[in-house]
Amino acid sequence: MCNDKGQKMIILYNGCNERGAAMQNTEWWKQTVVYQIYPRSFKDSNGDGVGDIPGIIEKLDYLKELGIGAIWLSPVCKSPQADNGYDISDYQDIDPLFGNLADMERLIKEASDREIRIIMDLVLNHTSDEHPWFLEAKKSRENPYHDYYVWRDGTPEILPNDLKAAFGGSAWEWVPECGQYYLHQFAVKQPDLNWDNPKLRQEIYKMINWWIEKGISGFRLDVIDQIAKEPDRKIMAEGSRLHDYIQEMSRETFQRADLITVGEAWSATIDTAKRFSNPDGSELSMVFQFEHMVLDQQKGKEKWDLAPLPFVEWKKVFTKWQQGLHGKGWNSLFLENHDLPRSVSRFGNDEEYRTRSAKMLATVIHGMEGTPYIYQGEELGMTNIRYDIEEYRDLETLNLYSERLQQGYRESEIMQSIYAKSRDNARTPMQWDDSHNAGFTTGTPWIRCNPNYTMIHAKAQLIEEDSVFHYYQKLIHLRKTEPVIREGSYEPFLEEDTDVFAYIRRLGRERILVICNFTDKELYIKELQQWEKGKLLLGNYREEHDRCGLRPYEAKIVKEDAQ
Ligand code: TEU
Repeated sequence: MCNDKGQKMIILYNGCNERGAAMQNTEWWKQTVVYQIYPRSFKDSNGDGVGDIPGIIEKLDYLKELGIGAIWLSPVCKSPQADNGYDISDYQDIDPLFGNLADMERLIKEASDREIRIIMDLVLNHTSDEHPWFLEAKKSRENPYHDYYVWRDGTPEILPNDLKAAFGGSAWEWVPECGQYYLHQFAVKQPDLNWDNPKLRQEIYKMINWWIEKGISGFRLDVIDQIAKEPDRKIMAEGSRLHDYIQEMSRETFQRADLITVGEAWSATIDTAKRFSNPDGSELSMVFQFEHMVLDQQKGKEKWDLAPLPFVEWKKVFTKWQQGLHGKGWNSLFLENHDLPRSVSRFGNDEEYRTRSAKMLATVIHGMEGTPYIYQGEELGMTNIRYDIEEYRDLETLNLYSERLQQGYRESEIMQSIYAKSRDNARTPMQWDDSHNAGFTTGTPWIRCNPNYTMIHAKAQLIEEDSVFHYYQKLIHLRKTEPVIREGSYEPFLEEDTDVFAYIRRLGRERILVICNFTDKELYIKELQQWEKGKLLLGNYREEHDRCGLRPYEAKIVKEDAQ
C-alpha cells in the first residue's frame, strides 16, 4: 500500500490506522485537532495526588465531546521525575506513578474506540542519569555503553568549555570514574545522548517501532533540533548531521505507518521548517516553532526579562509562518503547552474579560492553516497562578530563583518574572469541578490547585451553552466543515493596526475573514464595510450588532462567496 507521498506503508497493528482506512491517504493529521495532556496534572484515579493513565481513560468521553482527534501525552515512561518525566530511565515501560503497560494498552484501545489517536512524547536528546545505558556508560571509558553519551576530557578544575545548561549552571558534569565530563544541555540528571553512535540510533529506532506496534499513532519529539549537537563548536541546535539523522529515523520508523510526527524545535526558521516538514514525508509532519513565544521578553535576554508584547511584530511573525509554509511544509498552531504560561493571562485579559478573551485567542489560532494544539485547561480558559516560592515545583523556576538571588536581583523582581513565565503556571491541576481540589484528586495534589477552580471548571462549562469549552467545540467543528480554514491561503488584514488581529483566508471562490479585538475598547473598523454581505460563521458575542463594530475582545469569523 502506498500513501500519497509514494512511500510504502506497512500497517503494523489493529488500531486507528487500520480502521481508519479511508483516512490513510489524506494526511489525517492535517484535518484534526490535537489535545495535549500533561498526565501528572490531568486526573488522579488513585488518590496519590498525581494524575495517571486510568484518570485519562475516565476523561476520554469529555475529550470526545470536545471533538479532538488525537492526544499528545507528555512523557509517561519510567522516570525518576527530576524533570517530570522528561528524564526517562526506561523507554519501554510506564512509570508506576502513571500506571503500567496494561493501562497504556487500554488507553490506546479505549481512545481508538472513540476515534482518538495517541501521540507519545519521545525524549531522544537525553535520558535520565538512572537509565541503564548511563549507569553502564559512567563506569569506565571502556564500557560498551560509554559512547552512547557525550564525553570530553578535562580535569576536575578545568571544564571542556563554558557551555551553559538550560536549567542553570555548566552543561558539563565531572565523573571521576572516567576522568571525564559528560554533556547535559538540561539538568545534571539529563545526560545528552550521542547520536553520532550508530548503535545507539538503532536501539532508538527499535524502541520507536515497538511503540508503533503497540498502536501509537504518532510522536512529539522533544528538543529534536538539539540531538546532533557539536559541543566543541558550541553548536547545540541544527548541528550539521541533524537532518541526516532525522531522515534516517523517519525511514526506519515513522514511514512504516501513517503517523503524525511533530518535532519541538526552538531554533526553527522558515527554511529549516521546510526541511523538517517537507511534504515529501522524508522527515516529520511538522515542528513546533516558538518565534511567536519569545517576543514578550527583552531582546537577546531570557524569557524572565519581561517586556511588553510588540503586537504588530507578533502578528507579522504569524504572517511569515503562515505564508512561508503554505504548500511548502506544515504549521503547528498553539499558544500554550506545559512549558508556557496560560495564554489568557499572557495575551488576553484574565479578569473582567477572561471568557471573552479566551474565546478570542482561540479564534486567532484556530482560523489559521496548520494543525491546532489545545493544552489541557486552555479549553476552559484556565489562568496563571501565583504561589509563594516554596510552593513551586518546577526545577527551572527553582534554579532561576536561587541563581538570580545570588546575582543580586530583588526578590520582588524575580517573583514578577516567575508569575509571568514559570512553567508551573500551566501545571496546576486540571479543574474538573468545584469540589475539594477541583475534582482532580481525593488526596493531596502534587502541586496546589489554582483557587479559582471554584469558578472555572469543566462541570459548569459543559452545562453552560456559552462557555469557553463550547466555543472550542464550535471552532473544532468549523475546521472540519470549512475546507477554506484547513487549506486556504493567508493574507494579513489591517496589518499595522495596534489593536486588531485580522486576516483573510482564500480557497477557490471562497474567502473568510478572521478579526479579533485585542483590547477592552469598543472599536469601529470602517474597512469592515467590504464584508457587510458576508455571513457570520462564528463570534464570541451572542449577537452581532454591527458588522463594522468590535466590542471588547470581540472575535468574528465572516464568510463570503466571491462573485
Ligand atoms: O523543552 C525544551 C526547552 O528548551 C524548554 O526547557 C524551554 O527552554 C523552557 O521550558 C523555556 O523556559 C522540552 C520539554 O518540553 C520540557 O518540558 C523539558 O524540560 C525539556 O525539553 C527537557 O527535556
